[in-house]
Amino acid sequence: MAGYETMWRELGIDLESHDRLLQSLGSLYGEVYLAQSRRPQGMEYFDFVVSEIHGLRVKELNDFRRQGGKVVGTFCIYVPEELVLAAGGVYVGLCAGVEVGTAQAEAVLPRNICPLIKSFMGFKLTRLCPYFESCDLLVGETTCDGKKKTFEILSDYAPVHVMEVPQKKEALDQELWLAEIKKLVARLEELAGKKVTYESLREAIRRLNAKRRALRRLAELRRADPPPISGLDALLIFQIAFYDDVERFTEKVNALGDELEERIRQGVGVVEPGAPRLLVTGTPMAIPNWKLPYLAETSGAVIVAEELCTGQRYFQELTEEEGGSLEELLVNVSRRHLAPHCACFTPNGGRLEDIERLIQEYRVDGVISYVLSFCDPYAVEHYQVEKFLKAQGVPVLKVETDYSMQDAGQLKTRIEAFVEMLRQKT
Ligand code: BJ8
Repeated sequence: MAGYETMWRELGIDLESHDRLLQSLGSLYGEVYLAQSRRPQGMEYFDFVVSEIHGLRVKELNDFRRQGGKVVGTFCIYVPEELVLAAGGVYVGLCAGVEVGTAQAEAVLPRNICPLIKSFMGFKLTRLCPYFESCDLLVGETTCDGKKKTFEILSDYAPVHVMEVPQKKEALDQELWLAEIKKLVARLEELAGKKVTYESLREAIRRLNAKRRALRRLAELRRADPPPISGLDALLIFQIAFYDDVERFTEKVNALGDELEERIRQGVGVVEPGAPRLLVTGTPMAIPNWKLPYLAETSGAVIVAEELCTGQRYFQELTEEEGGSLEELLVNVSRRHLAPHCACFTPNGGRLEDIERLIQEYRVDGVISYVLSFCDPYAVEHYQVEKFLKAQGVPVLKVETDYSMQDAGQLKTRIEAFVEMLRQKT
């Protein structure tokens, strides 16, 4: 990725460590992604995005900032992207899926905290993520305790605005959430020096719904047997959704959708028909956390759906576009952004309903319940997931892991045995 050194230096990136990071990412990508067979041609664009991961898009963000634009970093799908766009800004998802700056992160955080939190804190403290360094504001939320308290520390290093996400979805919680949405609007207006208007919010909703529709279409094409795209490639697209340019990304996903439709017509898939079909549910997989899908799909299974924030939770709901006033549109945004079923909520029966629906619609043979180490909400909620699936006779495998590859061999053995069991059942 030549030609970006000046930009990285201006952002305060440590070039030597950064080079090493990009090199290891490049070889991981080759091993996990480029080694796959029968990939759709439309994946070329997403390969290109990864090859430019800290290059072209970061340059675009900084060109935008030079013209007075503001970049806002987020960590959770409850933070409404619509509001950032409506204020004339650009958002980027900053959750990270690789072990970076662990020693620095552990100097300010407990060792036994979830790797996702440790990773974004490590990136900030080592200044190895040009996206982080390109943000004018970070918007955190009070979802899990680990994140909530980490944002207090993060505010020593960058401007942070924290949204209070309720823990229930009753009338009072909806009122609180609408008030939080309005507080964020005020903060974004102050940052951007621009008002969020009825027109700008309506346009932002329209743009994001177009992106969500493209992702939904892509996801639904995976109902085919054989599916026309691997779970690994689908996950990559969902990960890139958090930081790529909205219109370009939507166009590329739609073009890929056309290709996948054609593949289905011709019976072309990434596995043989009848290969065991998996649903993954649990904690999000931030880029470049590809460990579980890699292990599953090199064990003879194919992932056909993800009940994850890097999956269905991100795009299954659209925001209502109709509204007679700015207030009504803000209510629509607040409703849409209280709809996903994160384990931080109680009770969280909606998540089980989503899992059940996905199992039926995607003809799932078995479920992997994926929990990042030390993620209490998902680790504890696994009990409900397992009980529910067992009652329905759906096989489930719990995988609790972090970002290291130390347990890869052991996990592979467990996943292979699970896939073999599914194969014999079907
Ligand atoms: S809506 S899943 S993006 S909070 S993995 S940091 S929960 S200890 S990422 Fe999440 Fe929003 Fe929920 Fe989705 Fe905490 Fe668990 Fe870590 Fe997590």
